[in-house]
Amino acid sequence: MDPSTPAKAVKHVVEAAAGKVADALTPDVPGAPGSAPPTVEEPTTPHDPLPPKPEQGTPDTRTPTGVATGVPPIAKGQQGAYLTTAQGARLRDTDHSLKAGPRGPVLLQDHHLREKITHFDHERIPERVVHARGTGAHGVFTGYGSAEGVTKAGFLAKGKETPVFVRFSTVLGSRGSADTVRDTRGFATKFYTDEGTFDLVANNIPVFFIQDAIKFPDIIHAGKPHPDREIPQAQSAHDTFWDFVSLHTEAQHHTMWNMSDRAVPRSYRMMEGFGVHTFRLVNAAGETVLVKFHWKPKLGVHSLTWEEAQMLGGMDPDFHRRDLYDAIEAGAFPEWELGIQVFPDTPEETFAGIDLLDPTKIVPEELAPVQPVGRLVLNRTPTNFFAEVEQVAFHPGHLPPGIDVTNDPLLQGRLFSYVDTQLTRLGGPNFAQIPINRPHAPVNDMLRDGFHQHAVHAGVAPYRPNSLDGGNPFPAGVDDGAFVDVPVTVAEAPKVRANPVSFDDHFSQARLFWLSMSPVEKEHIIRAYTFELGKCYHQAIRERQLRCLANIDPVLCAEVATGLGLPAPQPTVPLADVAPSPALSQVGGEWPADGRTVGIVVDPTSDLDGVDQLRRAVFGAGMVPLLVAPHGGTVGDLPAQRTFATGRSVEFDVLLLAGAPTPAPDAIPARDAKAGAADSVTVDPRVLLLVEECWRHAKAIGAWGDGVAVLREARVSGTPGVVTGDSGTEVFAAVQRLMAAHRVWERFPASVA
Ligand code: HDE
Repeated sequence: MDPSTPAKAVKHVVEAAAGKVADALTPDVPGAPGSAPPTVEEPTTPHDPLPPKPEQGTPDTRTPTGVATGVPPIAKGQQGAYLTTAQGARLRDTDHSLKAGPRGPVLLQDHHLREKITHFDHERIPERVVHARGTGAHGVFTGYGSAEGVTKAGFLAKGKETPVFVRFSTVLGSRGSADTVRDTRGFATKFYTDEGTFDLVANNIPVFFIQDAIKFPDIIHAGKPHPDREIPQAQSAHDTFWDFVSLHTEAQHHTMWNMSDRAVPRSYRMMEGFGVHTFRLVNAAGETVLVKFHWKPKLGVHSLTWEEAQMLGGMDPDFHRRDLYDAIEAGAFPEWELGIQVFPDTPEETFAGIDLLDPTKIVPEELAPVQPVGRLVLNRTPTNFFAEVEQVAFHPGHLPPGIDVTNDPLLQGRLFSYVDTQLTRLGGPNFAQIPINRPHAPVNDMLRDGFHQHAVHAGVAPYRPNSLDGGNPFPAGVDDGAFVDVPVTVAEAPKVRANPVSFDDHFSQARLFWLSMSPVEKEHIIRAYTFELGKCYHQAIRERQLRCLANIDPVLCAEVATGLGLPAPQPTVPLADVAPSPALSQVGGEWPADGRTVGIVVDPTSDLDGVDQLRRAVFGAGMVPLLVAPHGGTVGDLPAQRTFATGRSVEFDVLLLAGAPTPAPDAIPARDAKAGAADSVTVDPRVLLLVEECWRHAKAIGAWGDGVAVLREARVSGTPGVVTGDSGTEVFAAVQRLMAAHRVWERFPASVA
């Protein structure tokens, strides 16, 4: 707004902002930054705030002590018509400091300058010590009632709906690091239940590197960048990581998962989640069982190829964040089922010979099936990333009545760590009062004061016993819905720093995982170990890790040794005789393709009516079509979302060719590095590069009309997963059938059985 002409009247609702108004060039394609398209000229008329984007949600409006306020969420509270100070005084100018004359020094009395700069100076808070890079979304959890026999937790009751906030994350990288690095993913869910908040702070890998929390600083120091040069960022392909895991062999099982496709997910929407530890459930009669929690994604478990992951690190470091938010915006709401594996609560705390307190072990689903107990749907993106995703604070000790912990020594340490870390990260003990962390159950604690206290506590007696507040608050009995610690008997034992003997088996389940993989998954694991160890500087560390692999499987060890140019050592322990668990493999099933992206190459000579029909068919199938054209703007009447210069294969799940574009004017190596990738005078070389990369990454490719010529030029005609037909819609139907398997696996020749 021009400060010399403050507007006289506030114009009410901006007509364009009444609903979701799509930009003429990108109709229906998710990713528009605002709820209304911008004008080319800077707006000069004050008006009421624009509505939030339709897919955005906010934390529930509660008091700091959890009471519903009934106030509608003010989605954009800071978007009113007139600029103000932090105290609400209207400002006339925020673009110039107050100076002694236009060329004079700035005056100390400029309170607006000082307020603005001081606040800016303190905008950052410490990033999370682990899981710093993350993404979150709001949703709803609906109980099936199937767990009522084993737990009294009310949010699992049949049909009960509970609001949730989920944060996905990588572990090692800093807050600004790339999404697609090879790493474990966090999958933390905050259930705002009527009986108190329940946090299921899970990962996408069901085991952990260490058996005792006291080793957590060690594994994280080893995985984080080297302390001297602070490299490499967000990855395990370096000496300190492999130094630690090869010496601390209980890490071998988790490391094997990290070398598998699980560590490079295609999408957060396509990941399983695991509570890792065994928990104890208690029902209304006081009976207990032991359980492991699982999240099962509706879309199946799918991964990127390692080359895609690396390319995306440069092309689109926000790939997973964008994928989650675009899917929600497009209405392809991500879904999971929560399931439990149930074990009898025996004094030994073992099942089928597996120690349930050892977090480096799974219980194969074939031995204890995962029983669904509810459904999670993510349906709202955050309104403000910092307020919600950055400030959300999870804690495995946030438990409602009906769910309790076990003596797993890793879990026990976590119960200390998660509150402690927030004191530094969120600046004091009152982090539970930050809007995203406010419980939806009324809070009557006796915790008082401290930094950033938001509650205005009534009463004079925050202590017990008291008579001055009439004795309030009183302890609740079981019938009043109290959380009662399960009175587990602790066996008489000496005080020691030691593990149970059963924790000494470090290789059998790494072998179980390896033997459960399909050939192509084994091939990927071999390549991952070879890549990561190949990045280590010291040969001694590679040799030591090969000794570990020898104790897991001789084929794996020999293949990796070959790649490293080292001899394969002999095992030092007998190879475990384990039965594979087919449930661990990601290959072989069929799943929905909701929210996938379909790249469609077009040029002005394409059958544009047919392309328009195809776009509608893609939208109709719950996917996102992205037209890739020789230049920006439109092709005919159709909007181009990508050009040959801006588009890259890694953002598409499948590629469709509606034409054979000849080289565009900018297809010269001096202007576009991609143009040098293929040598063709008839087809734009960047289109050939798209085909080549999609083929190499085992993605389905389809062509019709002139597009068929591109397949010939790229020499992929007639190969598996490459389909042609008479029209775009016919080809898309065939491609959809291929997409159900995620990739055209036949294109990956595996060297191992
Ligand atoms: Fe965490 N972990 N962790 N962790 N963890 C944190 O808490 C810790 C472990 C997990 O999106 C921190 O608020 C210890 C296992 C997730 O905000 C910290 C140990 C599992 C997230 C912490 C573990 C997890 C965290 C850092 C060893 C899977 C991200 C910031 C005993 C079951 C939560 C924070 C979010 C975050 C400690 C091991 C999952 C420091 C001491 C095992 C998903 O408190």
